[in-house]
Amino acid sequence: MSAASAIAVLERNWRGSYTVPAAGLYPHQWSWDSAFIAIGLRHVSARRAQQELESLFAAQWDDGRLPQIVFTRDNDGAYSPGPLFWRSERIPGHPPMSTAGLVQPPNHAWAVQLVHEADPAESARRGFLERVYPALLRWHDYLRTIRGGPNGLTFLVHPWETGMDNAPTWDAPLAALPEVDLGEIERPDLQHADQSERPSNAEYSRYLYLAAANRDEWDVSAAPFRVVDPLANALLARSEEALAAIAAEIGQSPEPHRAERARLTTALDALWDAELGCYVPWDDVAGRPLRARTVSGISPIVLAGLPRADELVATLRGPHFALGEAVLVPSYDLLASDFDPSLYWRGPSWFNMAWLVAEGLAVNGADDDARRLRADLAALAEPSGYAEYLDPWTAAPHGTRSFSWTAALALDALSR
Ligand code: 2M8
Repeated sequence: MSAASAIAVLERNWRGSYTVPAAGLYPHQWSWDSAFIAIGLRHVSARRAQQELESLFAAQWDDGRLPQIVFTRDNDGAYSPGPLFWRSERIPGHPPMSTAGLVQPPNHAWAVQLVHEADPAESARRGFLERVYPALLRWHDYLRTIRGGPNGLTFLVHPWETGMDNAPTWDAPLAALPEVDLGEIERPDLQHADQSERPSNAEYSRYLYLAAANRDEWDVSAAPFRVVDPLANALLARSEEALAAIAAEIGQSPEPHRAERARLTTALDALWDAELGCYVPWDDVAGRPLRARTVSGISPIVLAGLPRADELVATLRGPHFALGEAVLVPSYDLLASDFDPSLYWRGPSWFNMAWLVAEGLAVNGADDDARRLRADLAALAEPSGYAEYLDPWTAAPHGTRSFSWTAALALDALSR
């Protein structure tokens, strides 16, 4: 792979202070995409990577929330639901720009740490860490308090918040919602991707119902969909580790962050499923675990020294994820009866998940696996046209092309 073609994708999707995930399908700024994108951009320009993150932090709500989407002005019809649906300007505590009211997984402090480390001199010159540390503190406080759920873990109120929108684990909590018939649903996404690769209309009507519920009523503790997801909590713990490093750099105490990282790591154990050999989400409305093997359940491997790391590596190498045989890391159990190799988060391999798993393998002593996975990630991105996701058996590209985090993380893998 040549770095030049990945950089060209990031150039094309750059909008002056942030990067859109894909020009057609996702024409605004997305929260966790920006953090992944910054991790790649730091190899192109540390300054630009800082800007990518800071433009997201500028859209922080008064309650500390970093929004799922920051809307590009005058672009309403391009993506649904857009700024007219969210009408954030009418909601108390809104930021100066128009945003969605939901959140996404908290990989931001981790990205800040990596961006800083790419060019500490430039970071110091701009006072980058000093400026963003307070925003990160408020973000984590929001997740700890307003989103504080069972076992002291953070909970999410919409499949969009999990980042893995139509993962099979969300089928049951979505099916338990009241019947909603919203009539004709706007689907601008289908102009850019085939219906067979996107969530169904039935799923979309539930997504919109839940989005409206969480827009107008801000008591998230009573939200009709409440899940505790391994991925969000693993990233929160990893980001606390990053906050410890950031705090130490700027003369603050790293101790509270170390303690929080340890607390979350222990708390995650409540989600462990010994029979499946991975973590599973908790449905806090039904009061039961959502038992299936997804890559979210593998993601706590990003925590160095995780007591379950060896068990996760064994699950990865086993038939359900086939590490080393399958393409990258499938998003869902290869042996599940409803595994689908081309449908979004119901089977395909995603580059961001491969990146996370490679990080985890590297910090938990599986260096050879990590090296191989990073090499595959870098090798597969360019020939796929920087696809959104790949068939885990054939590597056939699916979803949109020229997808920013694919280009950014391939660039990062290449530079390791
Ligand atoms: C996908 O989610 C958005 C909603 O947030 C969508 O389907 O329209 C997911 O893959 C999510 O993880 C990602 O952040 C977003 C933008 O790339 O697209």
